[in-house]
Amino acid sequence: STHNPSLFSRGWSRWMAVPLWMQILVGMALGIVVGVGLGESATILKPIGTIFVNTIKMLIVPLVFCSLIVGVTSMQDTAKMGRIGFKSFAFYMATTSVAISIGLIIGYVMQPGAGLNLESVSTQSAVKEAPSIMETLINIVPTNPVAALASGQILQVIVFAVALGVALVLIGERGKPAIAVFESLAEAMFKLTDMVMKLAPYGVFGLMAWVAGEYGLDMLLPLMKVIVAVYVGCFLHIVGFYSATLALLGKLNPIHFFKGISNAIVVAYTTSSSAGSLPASMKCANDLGVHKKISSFVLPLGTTINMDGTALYQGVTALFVAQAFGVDLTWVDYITIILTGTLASIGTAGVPGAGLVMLTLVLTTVGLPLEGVAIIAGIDRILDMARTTVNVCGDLAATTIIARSENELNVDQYHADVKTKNED
Ligand code: DAS
Repeated sequence: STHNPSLFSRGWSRWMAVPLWMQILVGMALGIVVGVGLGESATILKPIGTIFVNTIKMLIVPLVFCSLIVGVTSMQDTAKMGRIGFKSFAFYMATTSVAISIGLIIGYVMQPGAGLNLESVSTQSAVKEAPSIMETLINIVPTNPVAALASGQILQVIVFAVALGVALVLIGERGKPAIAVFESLAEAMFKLTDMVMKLAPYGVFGLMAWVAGEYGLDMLLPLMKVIVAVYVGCFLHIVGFYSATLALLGKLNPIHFFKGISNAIVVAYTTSSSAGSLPASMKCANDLGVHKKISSFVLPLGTTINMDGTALYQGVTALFVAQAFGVDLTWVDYITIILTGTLASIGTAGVPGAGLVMLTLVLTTVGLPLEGVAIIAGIDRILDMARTTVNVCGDLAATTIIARSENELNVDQYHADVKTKNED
């Protein structure tokens, strides 16, 4: 019996020597096996995942707030700041419209809704109202910054942090003590992110067990085609489009990029929340050699407005609904889908299921039956996992390319062996 503790502790120290990304993959694989085995009762494992999700959510507001202030105050040059803001926005919009076009092409070629022959009873269904674009724009300035922080309104937090950072620089010497405080807090938040990421393998295990248990095979089969279509689109966008932009615009080897962001990918896939993945993304960008003054601004902005995966998903699912209900679309409808899909994705919050709400906006604009939303809803979590992964990869690709173009990417570090970086 004296053997047991030492056996356990030897096993544990072996496990701890495994690189984090591999631990996360093991957690994911075990979660799927256990979830499929337990079926519906795998829900009892969900709390493990929920605790992990709560822990990463805990980081978001202080991390974004402090690191953005530090980012702004370290950026002495205001012209540069404006340029980075403009580049981010342009890059985000451009990649989003490419994403939705890929979604439309995939939906057209693969015909995921063909043969379902559904009939629309009414076009009215009880779906939540999607917030309008105008509303999103107006609400960008917080009336009460503390309320914005307390309720986690990331866009408002960004606006206030940038403004406060600029003011701290403008008051010169007298701004230094406050800047030092934020620098120290930002540093601590990065450390805390590190610590929380060590919990990822267990949280991921709980989340995967729950998802795999909840959606058994029987539920998935009839809608398998739309699932496959969304996954194929997401895969092409990540591996094809982002690799090409990294190589062509950034003159960077994409393989290092994907190795470096693997932790963020797994967190995005399993939590279905790009806001929740922000701490992991920040850390990955940092490990890749992106200077914090770029990542602290471009990443939180991307998390809120850049949703390539969501746009792609809207393209595929809009066509799916049209095919399933036998509605013929004109080329004007396609262009409308691209425009509303791009705008809708800006208004999508980086939380699980938000894209489904915005899908109503796209369907309504082109006059497609809203029952389509109800059909998609049954399998939305599975689709959400894939689109969130694209959303997060898109933010990181943009951040890396913009950093490169601003000479704020440590190219040696980017090309260094990622494995040693993960092992700390
Ligand atoms: N799951 C969301 C995200 O965090 C967006 C969506 O639902 O489409 O990226």
